[in-house]
Amino acid sequence: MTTIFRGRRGKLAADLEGAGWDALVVSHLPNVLYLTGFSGSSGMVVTGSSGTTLFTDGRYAVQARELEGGCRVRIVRGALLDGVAAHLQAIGARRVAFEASHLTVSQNAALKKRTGSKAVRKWGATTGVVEKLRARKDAVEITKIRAAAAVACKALALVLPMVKPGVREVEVAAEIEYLMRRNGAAGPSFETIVASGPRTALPHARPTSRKLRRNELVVLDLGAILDHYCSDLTRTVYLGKPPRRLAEWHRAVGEAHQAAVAALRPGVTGAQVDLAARETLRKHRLDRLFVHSCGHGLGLEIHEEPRLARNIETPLEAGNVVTIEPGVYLEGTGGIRIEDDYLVTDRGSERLTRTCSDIFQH
Ligand SMILES: [Mn+2]
Repeated sequence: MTTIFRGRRGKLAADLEGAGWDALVVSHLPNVLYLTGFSGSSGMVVTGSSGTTLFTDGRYAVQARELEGGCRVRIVRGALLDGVAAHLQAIGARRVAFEASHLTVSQNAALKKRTGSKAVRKWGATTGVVEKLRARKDAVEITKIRAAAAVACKALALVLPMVKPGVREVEVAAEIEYLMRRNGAAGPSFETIVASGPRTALPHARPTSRKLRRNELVVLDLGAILDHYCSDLTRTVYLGKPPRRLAEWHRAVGEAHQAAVAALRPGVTGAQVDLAARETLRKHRLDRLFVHSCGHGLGLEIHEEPRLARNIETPLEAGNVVTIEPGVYLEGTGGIRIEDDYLVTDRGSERLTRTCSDIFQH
């Protein structure tokens, strides 16, 4: 494992050197985990030309000592930023970058003040430096996401018999989360969505005490965290025989999903994949009801790089893991979404939520 973390830090060090930084202060915990293997809730990392040091507090002394990440560990009494500032002075870093999206304004001010202007000459507000590396998953990460996907698929298959009229949305959501944990998940990768009837028109509905009813839609959107890696999966079912209009919507969303998958390969941009889904829905005159983007990367976080959305012009690479999740939503009628997770391969893509069959009439 040590080799993996060293490899990641080696790549990052090369990127930092290329950009003219002596060190990067990493405060975003998923990035700390990615670079060191440390999964505690209090941690910061300074990494760069003088190696890598993890800063944490006394609660994590034992856990940090057992790290396989092969980096130095400092147990800090008081604010981690004090330890970071003292370290930056000690290693003589002159040009120091920080994570602008993850350091608060007050943390940033404290870091600069405590480090002092004599030590550091230039501070750099960077974004996405570690996230860019995280977008390309290695074999170990892919294995973990596969396992997280399998647990989500299993929970969905097991919960379906209880998705029946009379059961409350919250009961179904609780059962899904219980089933995921029983099958090895550390927890859900986001708050499980179970929405029924008109509530399906809300793409991010929270489960309520509403009872499922016959002849209504139900959207189930769930994901598991396993070994720190996330999965994300959505199925929409109709309790009864779907009216023709909704059956057509479901077919159109399925077609849009397949069109996006067909477009998914290295070199293609997130915008192009998004457009493939959007154009398909346009043929069915449903593109106006597709109110969100086509998908997102997932890994240590449920939403990460790369995004599959309009205006995303970065080309995809083999090793990216993304969701494809087109949907249509109409207030008063309802919503339909079909979501699976995919690995971008050298030639195209591979579905990771592979044991989940698509179902509609239920
Ligand atoms: Mn998603």
